[in-house]
Amino acid sequence: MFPHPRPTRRGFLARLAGAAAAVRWLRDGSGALGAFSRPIPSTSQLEWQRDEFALFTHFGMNTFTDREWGDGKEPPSIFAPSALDTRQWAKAARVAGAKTMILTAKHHDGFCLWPTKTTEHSVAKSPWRNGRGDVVREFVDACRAEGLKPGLYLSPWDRHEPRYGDSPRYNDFYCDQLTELLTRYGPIQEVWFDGAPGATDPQGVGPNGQRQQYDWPRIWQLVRRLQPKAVMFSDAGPDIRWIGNENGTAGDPNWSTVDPAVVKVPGAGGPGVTRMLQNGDPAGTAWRPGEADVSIRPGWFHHAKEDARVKSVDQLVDLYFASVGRNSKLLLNVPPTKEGRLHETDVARLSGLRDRLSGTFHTDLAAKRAARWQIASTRAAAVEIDLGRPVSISIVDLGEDITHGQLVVHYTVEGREGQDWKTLKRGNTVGCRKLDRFTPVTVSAVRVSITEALDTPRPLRVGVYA
Ligand code: FUL
Repeated sequence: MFPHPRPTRRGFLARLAGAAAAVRWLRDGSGALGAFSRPIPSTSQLEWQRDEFALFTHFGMNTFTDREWGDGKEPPSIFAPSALDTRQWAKAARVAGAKTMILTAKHHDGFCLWPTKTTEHSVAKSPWRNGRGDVVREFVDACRAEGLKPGLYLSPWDRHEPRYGDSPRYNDFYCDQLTELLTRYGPIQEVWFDGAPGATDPQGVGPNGQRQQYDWPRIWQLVRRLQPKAVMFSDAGPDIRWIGNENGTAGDPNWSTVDPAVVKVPGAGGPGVTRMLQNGDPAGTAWRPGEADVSIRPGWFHHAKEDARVKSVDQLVDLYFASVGRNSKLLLNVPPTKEGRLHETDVARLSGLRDRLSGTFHTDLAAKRAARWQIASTRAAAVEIDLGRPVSISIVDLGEDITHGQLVVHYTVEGREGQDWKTLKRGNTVGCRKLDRFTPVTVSAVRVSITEALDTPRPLRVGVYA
C-alpha cells in the first residue's frame, strides 16, 4: 500500500510476482513455489538491516520524574538537564558500532523535545537553555558529526494533548508534529511508531472518553512523501516490524516476510500476532524484517536506582546473537541521565560489547579457503570448506544474499573430526545473518548443507570462528 521507491522496475515486478507466488503457495499448500520471484527488500530496508545495530535513547519528562510512563500532567519547568551532551551519546554509539541512534522526540506524556508550534508542552516552556533549546536539533547534529544516521520516535499515544481521542483533530495534530520533525532536521533514517498502550487497552482513550482512531494510511503516506528514504517501524511496519517482545530476542525461525493481514495496525492484538512478529511467514507477501528492541537497564528511562543493574557485556553479546544472529536488527536502549549524559557504566558496557564482538569476529578461519557450492537439486545445495588444518571452532556465521529474498528453510552445519563428519547444528532459515554457537570442537573442514529451500538456493556467505 505504501511502496518504497523501488530501485528498479524489475524489483517492483519481482515483488508483485512474489506476492502472487505466495498466494498460490498458501492456496495449494504444497510449498512448491516454482520459479516465481518472492518479496525482496527495498534499498532502504537493505541498508537498514545491513547496519545490524542501532542505539535507542529514551530521554524526556520521565528522566526527571523517575517514572516509566508519565501522565501528561508534568510541568515543563521540571525539564532541566544540567549538562546535556548529545555528542557524548553519539560518540558512545559510534564506539559501540551502532550506525543509527533513535531519540524519543515525544513519549506518551506528550512533552516535545523540540520547540514545536503544535503545543505549548515543549522545551520552549522549560528553563533549559532559557526556553531556546532544541534537543532534537542537538541530537541530529551530534549524530551527523559522529557519522551516525538519526532516527526519531514520536509516540502516537499522547496523555497530555486534549485533542487525543477526538480522532480527526488529533490525527491532524499528530501529522503536524511529524511534518515538523521530518522537514526541519534533514534526512531521518527511521521513524518509530510505538504500539502502547495497545489497541484495546482502556488507557488509550482521550479526555472525551473516546478511543483514538489513528489514520495510519495518512500517517504512513505523509512520512513516505516527506522522507522517501526513511523506514517506518511499528508492529505493522509498513517497512520494519516489531519483533514481538521487548527482550531483544528474535524468533527462530525468523522470516523477513510477513502476512500483512495478520498485524494490520500498531498495538494490534489477537491470535497469531506475536507468532507473526516473532517468526514472520515464509509465504508472506510483504518484506518486513524484524527489529529487536531492548533496554540496557530494566527500564527504558534512566533511574539512578538501576545504576547497578546495567546488563553485562556477556548479556549484551547474548542479545546480539539472539537478534542480529537471527536475521533481525538490534535496537539497544541506553538512556541518558538527568544531567543529559549517558552513565559511565552504560558507556563502558557499550565499548565492552564492541571489543568483544571485534575480538570474536576478527579472524574468519574460512576466509580465502576456496570452496565451491554444489547445487544438489532445485531445492538443496552444499559447500565443503577445507580449513587447511585441525582448528578449534565455536561459531558459524551464515548469510543469504537477501537482495534476492530469503530462501533457506533448513540447513545443517557439519564439522570433520578426523575422517568423520559430526553435525554441529541443524538450523531453520538464514536471512541476512545467522549466527550459531556451539561448544568448541576441533575440525579440519566444515560442510554447510541447505537441505530445504523455497526456491533454487544461492550460495551462502560462510564465516567460521574460534
Ligand atoms: C513501549 C513503551 O510503552 C515504552 O515506554 C518504550 O517506549 C518502549 C520502547 O515501547 O511500548
